[in-house]
Amino acid sequence: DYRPSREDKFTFGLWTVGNPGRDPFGEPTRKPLSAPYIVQKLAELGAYGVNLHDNDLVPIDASAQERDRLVREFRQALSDHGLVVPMATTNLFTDPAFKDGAFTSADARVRAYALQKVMHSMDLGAELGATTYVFWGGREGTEVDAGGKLLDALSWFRDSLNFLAQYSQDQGYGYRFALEPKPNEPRGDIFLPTVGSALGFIATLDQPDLFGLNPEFAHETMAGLSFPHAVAQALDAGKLFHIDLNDQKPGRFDQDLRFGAENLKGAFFTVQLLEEGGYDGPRHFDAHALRTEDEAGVWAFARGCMRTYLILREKAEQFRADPEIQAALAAYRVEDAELAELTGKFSRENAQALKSRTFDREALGRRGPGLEHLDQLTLELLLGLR
Ligand code: GCO
Ligand code: MN
Ligand code: MN
Ligand code: MN
Repeated sequence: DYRPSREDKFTFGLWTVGNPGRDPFGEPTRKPLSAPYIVQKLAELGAYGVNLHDNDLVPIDASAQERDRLVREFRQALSDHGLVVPMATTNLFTDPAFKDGAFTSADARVRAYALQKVMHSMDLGAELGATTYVFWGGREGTEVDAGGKLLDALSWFRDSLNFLAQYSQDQGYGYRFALEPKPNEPRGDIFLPTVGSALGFIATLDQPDLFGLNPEFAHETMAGLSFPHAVAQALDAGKLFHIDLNDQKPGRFDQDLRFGAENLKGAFFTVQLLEEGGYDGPRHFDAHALRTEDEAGVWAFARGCMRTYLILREKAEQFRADPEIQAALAAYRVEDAELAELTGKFSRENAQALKSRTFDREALGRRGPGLEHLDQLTLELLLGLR
């Protein structure tokens, strides 16, 4: 009956279900929820874990005693309700100090303060058991490029990530780092705007093996790109370290809609990739209830994200088992053992044989691969008709 269990590895951020419904035009519409209460509610709903920014739990100006109390109460709630903290991250965007970037600020003092804040936040994450550390560079970007820092920003960003990777090793934390690309919002242009940009950047780091991706459905959609395509590229590169599931209408402000609420086909192919592409990390929902909702709406939102994922996971199983769909897939793909031999591995002989081979180009161009039929079958499966 699509009720989630711990094994499904569903996680939410404190900032997601805890979102009070503030937007640039209006005040919060909901009361803040305490971290221990969120843990209790998520556990009741069948979630596996909860993720956090440092300041979701500990206010930026908290005293040492206050920090210890908040962390103690949070850990107590985690152990009372059997939830884990798989991922931690740093808030490098709310405080005005970060208004022109953190790692990429033109002010060396801000860059140093950002490093200090992340180290403290990594300490907190390690204390809570997190093994993945996310970098979302929300303020790392520009509105105007008159400051001339485009090249410097990338090298400051690189230096910071290299430094923090070594800090993690020096402390024995064993974190894997996941970069989360986004094209814009809150900055006009954010650095490393897409999954592809982040993959390219990772190759320039000192220890690229420690770094991977935390792609988000909404962010690739905002960039006008396909999320399943981005997920596939991250998987192919062995870089899918974490994932932010939500939804988004193309060409709009950052919406953080409930998973599957808008682009159901994109959600389906995402679930299919995660389930069949060898990803075994948490299924994290980075979204929030609509601003119109009260607290009941928040839990309806959280339940809906997980339920839709489980329904789509079942649809992916049906897709695999459906004889007509499998026949259409088999008809779509053409294999040829002899050609596989020739093209699989370069040799001078294979190259010569391939060059002298005759292909019936017109026949290749005439073939209809049956994709309309296959896509309609997929659609009817999703609509519950198969
Ligand atoms: C956004 C981002 C954030 C990050 C979060 C964790 O659009 O605001 O998706 O929610 O995921 O800061 O790194
Ligand atoms: Mn987002
Ligand atoms: Mn967002
Ligand atoms: Mn996100």
